[in-house]
Amino acid sequence: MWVRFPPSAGHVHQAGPKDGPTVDREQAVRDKHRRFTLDRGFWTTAVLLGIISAVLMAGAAVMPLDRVLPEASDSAQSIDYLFRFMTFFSIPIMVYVYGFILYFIFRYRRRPDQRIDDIGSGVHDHRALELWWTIVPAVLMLALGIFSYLEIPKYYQAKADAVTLEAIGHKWFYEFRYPGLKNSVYNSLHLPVGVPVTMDVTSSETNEQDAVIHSFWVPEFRVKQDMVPGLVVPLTFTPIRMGTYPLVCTEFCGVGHSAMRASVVIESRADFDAWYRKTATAAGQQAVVLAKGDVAGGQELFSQKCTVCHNAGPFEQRKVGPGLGNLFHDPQHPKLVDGKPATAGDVAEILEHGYRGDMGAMPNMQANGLTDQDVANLVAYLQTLRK
Ligand code: HEC
Ligand SMILES: [Cu+2]
Repeated sequence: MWVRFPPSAGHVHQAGPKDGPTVDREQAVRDKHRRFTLDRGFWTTAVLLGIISAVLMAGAAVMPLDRVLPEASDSAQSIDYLFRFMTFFSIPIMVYVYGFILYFIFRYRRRPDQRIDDIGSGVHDHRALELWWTIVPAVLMLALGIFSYLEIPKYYQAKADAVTLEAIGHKWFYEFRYPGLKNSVYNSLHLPVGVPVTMDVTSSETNEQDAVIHSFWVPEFRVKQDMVPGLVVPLTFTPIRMGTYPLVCTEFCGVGHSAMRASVVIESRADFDAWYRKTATAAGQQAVVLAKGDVAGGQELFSQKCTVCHNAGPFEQRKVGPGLGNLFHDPQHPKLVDGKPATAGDVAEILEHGYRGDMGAMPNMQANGLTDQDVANLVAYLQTLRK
C-alpha cells in the first residue's frame, strides 16, 4: 500500500523530486521510499490529544466505581481494579486513534485545486511509529491477560469456612437450596453479610426441554457464571455490603429469558437467621419420601446414571467415586464420605445435594437428572446391595 500527496498542496514536506499534480502513478511507486517529515499540525494535534488523554486518564484513576455500581462482594473490588487498569490505558489508545482519524480527515481533505482522483500523501512505513503502536498495546494486553489469569481462578477457589449453597436455573426462574432446608427457595437469595459462600451453580435437566443454559449474574458482585445442565460449577465469593441487588440471567435461554430475574438480599447475620428459621418452619418442610422407593427402578437408574463413576463392588473398587456395594453395611467405612452415618436419609442427602471430597465431586440431583422419586428408588436399591 502506498499513497501520494501532491506537493503543490504542500502539507507534507517531502525530500526528493518534485512531482507535478498530474504525474503518473508509476512515478509514485518509484517514489515509494521517499523520506518525509511529520509537520507541525501533526505534532500540535499529538500534544492536544495528549492533554485530553491525561485529563480523561486522571478521571479514570479516581472515578468512584463503587458509587456507580456498588461493590457488594470481595470479588467486585478486584474486578474493579482490572476494569480501572483497562480503562486507564485504553483511553490514550482511543483518544489518539479517533483523534488522528478526525484530524487527518480534515487535514488531508481534497482542496478545490485538486483533481477528484488525486491520491493522498506519501506517508508510508514509519518504522518508529509502527513499532511503538505495536509494542505498547501488546505489553498492555499482556499485562491485562496476566492480571486476569491470576484473578479469575479466585472465583473458583474453595474456602474452607464457606457455606455451600446451590443455585439451579430453570425455565424461567432460579431455585436455591440451603443446607438443612428441605424445601427450595425461589427467586430470592438471602445471604448473611461477611460469610463466604460457595455457590454450586447448575441448570435443571429433569427433562430435555428444560435442559438449557442459563446464567448466574449479580452485577454488584461482578460475578457471572453460565449455568450449564450436567455441570456443577462452584463459585466462591463473600458478600460484603448489605442491600438488595438484582440477579440476572445473561444467557439467552428461551422466550422467558427477559423475565428471568431474581433478587439477592444481603442482610445482617441476625436478619438472615430469622429469615432462615421462618423458612425452615414454613409449611411443607419434610424429608424426601423414602418409603416408596422401588428397588428395580433404582437398579435401572443406577446402571444408567451412576455406573460411569461408581460400581456396585466394595468401597475400595473405585472408579471416580467409591464402590457402593457395601454402602449400608461396611464395618470398615461406617460413615459416609461426608462424615455422617450411613442412614437412608443421609445417603439421600448426598444424592440430592452432591458432595465434594478428597475423591472429587459427586454431582447433585439436578446435575444427575434425578427426581425426588429417583432418589428414593436409588436409596432403596443401594440398601439391597451387600458385597
Ligand atoms: C461424575 C461422577 C459421579 C457420578 C455420575 C455419580 N457419583 Fe456418586 N460420587 C462421586 C464421587 C467422586 C464421590 C466421592 C466424593 C468424595 O467424597 O470425594 C461420590 C460419592 C457418592 C456416595 C457416597 C459414598 C460413601 O461411601 O459415602 C454415594 C452414596 C453416591 N456417590 C451415589 C451415587 C449415585 C446413586 C449416583 C447415580 C445417581 C452417583 N453417585 C453418580 C462421583 C459420582
Ligand atoms: Cu435463563
